[in-house]
Amino acid sequence: MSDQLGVLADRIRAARRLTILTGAGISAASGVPTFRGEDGLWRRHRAEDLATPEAFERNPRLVWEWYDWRRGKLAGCRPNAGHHVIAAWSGSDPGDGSYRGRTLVTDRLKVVVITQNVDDLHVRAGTRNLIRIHGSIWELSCWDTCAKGAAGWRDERVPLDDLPPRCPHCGGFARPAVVWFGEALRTDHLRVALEATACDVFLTVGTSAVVYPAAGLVHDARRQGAFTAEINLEATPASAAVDVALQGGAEVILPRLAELARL
Ligand code: BJW
Repeated sequence: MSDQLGVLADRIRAARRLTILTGAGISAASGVPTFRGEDGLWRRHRAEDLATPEAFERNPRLVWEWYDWRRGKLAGCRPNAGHHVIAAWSGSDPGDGSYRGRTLVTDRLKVVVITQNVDDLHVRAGTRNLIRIHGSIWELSCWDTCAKGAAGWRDERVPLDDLPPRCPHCGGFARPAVVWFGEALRTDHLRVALEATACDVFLTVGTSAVVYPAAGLVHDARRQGAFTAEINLEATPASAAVDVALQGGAEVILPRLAELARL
């Protein structure tokens, strides 16, 4: 493991373009439940009952009860050491003393962070150049896509007063501004994510690597010649394809990597 960590640190130190894809695992140490793990959300709930447009059409109140419960859990969660390392690499000073490594960002290193997480913990850690490709649980939009409500708005109330909440513009149902199964990702997000696969190092952190199109990005990066690496508690479908697969908690491995890769 430490050899592989050293190899990855060397690659990061030499890189001009570093792209990081994160999934639910990076937030696990903050107390955010993952989807597919032993205690994962999909163990207790069926994705098709809660995270599809059809589910919302059938029972908007049930879907909102689930999101309201998750928002309540998330409200008490804070970014962990893994989020802070990535924020520092992206050029931000977390400012809470949790990460003492020097930032990797210099004039010559460009970092892009693509997250599948809707929890906004990367935002709270101060991450720059961040694309939230599955949206944010703290944003709502109009289910009927009315002219003013389609763009969405922020609502951080926990719990929400009435379920389902209403669109302030047309009075119809509001929905969580997240990407459900069967829905397209925003074209601008997808374009930036695909562009970011043209990089020197592509690092995937805490994702089961089964949900597309996000799961395809590491393969795109590899095809274009990037050095690819994975940090995860366990092996995933991506593990055999990447140059370095590190098994362990992101909140432990990322700070070690940051120390080794220091400029
Ligand atoms: C740790 C750790 C620690 C734990 N440290 N690690 C190609 C092939 C097959 C299917 C498809 C395909 N292309 C599209 C599809 C369909 C579908 C899909 O991918 N299905 C597969 C599941 C089979 N994709 C879609 O529908 C996407 N849309 C689309 O493709 O649209 C096309 C279209 C075009 C034009 C018009 C219309 C449509 C949309 C996907 C949206 C996913 N949405 C969700 C819910 C978001 C909102 C919400 O949160 O409620 O996104 S589902 C859920 O999965 C969530 C996550 O972002 C996503 C990925 O999960 P993630 O992050 O990987 O979490 P887990 O739990 O799976 O894994 C955690 C990992 O962490 C584990 O590996 C642990 O070991 C690890 N870990 N602790 C490090 N401390």
